[in-house]
Amino acid sequence: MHKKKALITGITGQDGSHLTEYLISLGYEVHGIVRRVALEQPGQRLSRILHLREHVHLHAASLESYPSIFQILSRNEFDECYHLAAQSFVAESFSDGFSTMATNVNGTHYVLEAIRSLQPKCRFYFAGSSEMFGKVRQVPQTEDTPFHPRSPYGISKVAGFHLAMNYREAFGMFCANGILFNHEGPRRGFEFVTRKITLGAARIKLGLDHKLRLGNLEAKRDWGHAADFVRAMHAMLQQPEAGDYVVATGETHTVREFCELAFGDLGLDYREYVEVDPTFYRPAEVDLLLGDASKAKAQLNWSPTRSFKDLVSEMVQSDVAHLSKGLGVDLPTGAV
Ligand code: NDP
Ligand code: GDR
Repeated sequence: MHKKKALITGITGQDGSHLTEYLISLGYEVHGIVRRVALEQPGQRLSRILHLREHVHLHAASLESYPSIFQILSRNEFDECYHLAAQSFVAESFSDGFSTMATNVNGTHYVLEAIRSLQPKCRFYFAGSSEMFGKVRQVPQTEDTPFHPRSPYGISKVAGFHLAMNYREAFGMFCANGILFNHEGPRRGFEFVTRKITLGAARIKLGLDHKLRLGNLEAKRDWGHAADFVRAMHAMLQQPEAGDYVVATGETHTVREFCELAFGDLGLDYREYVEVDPTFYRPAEVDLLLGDASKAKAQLNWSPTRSFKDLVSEMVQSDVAHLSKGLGVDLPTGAV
């Protein structure tokens, strides 16, 4: 039987690591694009995929360089390409919108163009985002909700979405767009609010900190688990025709509720520790995201398997366990 070959850009990120695990479990040969520096500092930069290192083929390339991407595709044939690499932190895109645009828009264009030139049959997944809805025109948001991005990041994702759609329409390529709502887990980057809260709560519980400074506590997000969401990416590329799909849990919660649950999981009252610091406010905020994943449910047979409460608890307990190990503290189960 033909062993399917997949190329993942952004393999070192949260989603890249979960997707790699999933595709390997399905019998794929998995290749990933990493920056050269990642190969030089595997301990830090490959930390999320170190346990999979023996099972993946890594290629050094940069999203800033078309020739580097072209070269990988000229040397290997792929059935599927999951384009996850991006400058993914919304706040950073306000500080340096130019590099966010270059990486996210040109990088996506380079990958699409290299596939068109060399392997037009390779199926392509674009990591679109609920940030494209921004100042939402409808609640809940579906595939038909108009986009109104509120940050350079959101704008870059709208451009990437339209690039993928245009390669589908103009060149007949199989390009699927995921419109994924926030998804988290213990491998989430430290700058994102969920991980900042779970790590902050864990540090306070262990006496390493006294306060946690956050921005807007009233923002509402539809938070799911990354391990659930990568299954939808794969399902999109197994369809008879390429399409665009909202992937979401259908529940929305405020940052404040996230804090309440995370600190509560450790027997703490977040009101005693969380301080609002306006330096974390965004110049333009996305106030409310809530996705309607009916199409993904019907066509991809996809639904989330983890509850919001379980997600928060898993992240908190994972951070406590990691910190305790580092401190040499051996906390018995249930002690936190
Ligand atoms: P991460 O920030 O965890 O990972 C981003 C990945 O992109 C990393 O592997 C990073 O590599 C790579 N990357 C960034 N810049 C470059 C570059 N210039 N050249 C090569 N590689 C680069 O993101 P997630 O895993 O959370 O998200 C995956 C994708 O899905 C992103 O496109 C994100 O915008 C999108 N998305 C995410 C959602 C979420 O809630 N997680 C929701 C909707 C969309 P390195 O390790 O070297 O920095
Ligand atoms: P988001 O995620 O912008 O939704 O993008 P993030 O966790 O950064 O922010 C979520 C909400 O929390 C508010 N917030 C804070 N955010 C951060 N980072 N730090 C704080 O201290 C803080 N305080 C309050 C924010 O204002 C915001 O409203 C994520 C990324 O993964 C994107 O790549 C992805 O496309 C979208 O999710 C869907």
